[in-house]
Amino acid sequence: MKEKLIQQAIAVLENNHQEGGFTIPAQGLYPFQWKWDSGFIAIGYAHFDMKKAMQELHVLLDAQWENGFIPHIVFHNDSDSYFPGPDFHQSELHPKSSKKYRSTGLVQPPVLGFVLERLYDISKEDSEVLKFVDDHIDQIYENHVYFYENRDINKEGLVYIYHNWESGTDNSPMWDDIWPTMDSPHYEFERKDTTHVDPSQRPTKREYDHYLYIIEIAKKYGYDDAMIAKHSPFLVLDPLFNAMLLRSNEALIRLYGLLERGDEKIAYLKEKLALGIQGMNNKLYDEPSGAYLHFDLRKNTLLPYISSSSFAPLHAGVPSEERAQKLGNTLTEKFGSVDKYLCASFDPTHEKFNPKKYWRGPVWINMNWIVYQGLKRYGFDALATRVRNESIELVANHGFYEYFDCRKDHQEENIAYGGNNFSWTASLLIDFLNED
Ligand code: 9WN
Repeated sequence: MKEKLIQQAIAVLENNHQEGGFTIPAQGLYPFQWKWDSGFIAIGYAHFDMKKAMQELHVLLDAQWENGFIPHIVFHNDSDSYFPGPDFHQSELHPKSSKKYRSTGLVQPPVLGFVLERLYDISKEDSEVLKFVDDHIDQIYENHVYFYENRDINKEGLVYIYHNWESGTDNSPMWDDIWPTMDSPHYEFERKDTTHVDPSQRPTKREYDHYLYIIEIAKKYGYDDAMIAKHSPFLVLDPLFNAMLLRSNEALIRLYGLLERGDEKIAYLKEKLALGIQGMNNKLYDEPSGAYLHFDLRKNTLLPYISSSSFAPLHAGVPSEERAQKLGNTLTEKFGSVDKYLCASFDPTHEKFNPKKYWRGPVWINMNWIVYQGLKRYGFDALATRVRNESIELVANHGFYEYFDCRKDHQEENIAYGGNNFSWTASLLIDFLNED
C-alpha cells in the first residue's frame, strides 16, 4: 500500500508542477504559487526529486521584494480562475515590491527556514544541497529581519498579521469577533472559488467583503507597514505564525553554523528566538485553556478559541515540559476522543465547530504535520504516531483532498472536501510515509 500511495502522491505533484518551475496547490481552485504551500511541497519533492525541491524554493525566493518581504501569492500567469487576482491586489503600490513578478501585498506563515533545513536533512547532508542552502539562506534571513523590523511593534519578539489570509487559516471562527468591528462595505464581485468547490465548504460572501476591505485599506496606504499597523482593523499575534518564525529561526541558526559563517546573523536570530519564546509564553499562553491562543492587538486581549494553531508552538520548542504536557492533555481531551480523527482545525467541543467548512473544523494535513513534529519533539510518541497514522488513513481512504471531516462515525461516503489532488496533502503524505 505504501508504494502505491507514494506513486499516487508523486503523480499529484507532477500534474500540478508548472513550466515556470513552481507547483500550484490545486488545478483551477489555486492556479498560482502560494508561499507556505511551496514550502511544504518542496519537502515532498525532496524525497524523490531534489532538483525540483530546490527549484520550487528558488522560484518563490525570486519574487522576494527589496525589503525582504516574501509574498503570499506569486502571480506567475494570467489565469482568471481565481479571485482576487493581481489587478485587485496591486502589489506595485509598494515602492519596494518585485519588479519582476506581480504578487499580493500579504504574507503567509514563515516556514522556509525549517523547510531549507529539512531539504538538507532529507538529502543526507549532500554537498549540492548545502551549496543551495548557502546560496539562498540569506534571503530567508532577510525575510525574518523584515518581520522583526516592521511587524514587531511592541519589540517583544512577536510579529503581527494584518489579514486572515496571512494566517493561512482563512475563515477560522477566531476572526468572527473582529468582523463586526470593521463596518465593511458590501462589494460586488465574482467569486471563483465557489465554481470549483461546493459553497457550503467555503467562506461566505460577507466574509469575503471583510477580506477585501482590509486589503483596500492596505492599498490606500501603498502597503506601507507602519501605516497598516496604525490603521488596519485586523491586527493579530498568531501562535501558528509566530511558532513557524521561531522554528525557522532555529533552523537558520543551525544552518549558518554548518556553513561556518554569519556569526552576527546567528547572534541576531538567537536573540529573537529567546525573546519570541518568552513573548509567546507571556502573552499567548492561556492557563485555563491549556493552550496558546491568538492575541487581538486592537482590543488588547486574547481571542478565546482553541484551534490546531494552538499546538504549533510545540514544533518550535516554545512550551516548558509542564506546559507541553498540558497542551498534550488539551489535544487529547478536546480534539482526540475515540470517534474523531486528529486533528480538527477548530475545537470540536465548541458551538462554532463545523466539520465540513474549511478552517472551521476539518482536518488539514499540513497542520497535522506541524502538530506531529511538535509532539515528537517533546517525546509524546504515541500521540504523534496517532496523528501520523490518521493522516495516512484519511488520505488512503478518501483521496488527496484539501481537508477532511474529523468524525469517524460520520456515515456519508464523502468526507473529503475542498480541492482534490491537492499538492501539500500529497507532498506531506510522502514525508509521513518516509518516516518508517
Ligand atoms: C487564500 C493555497 C491556499 C492556502 C491557504 C488556504 C487557501 C486561499 C484561498 O488556499 O487560501 O490564500 O483563496 O482560499 O486557506 O492556507 O495556502 O492552498
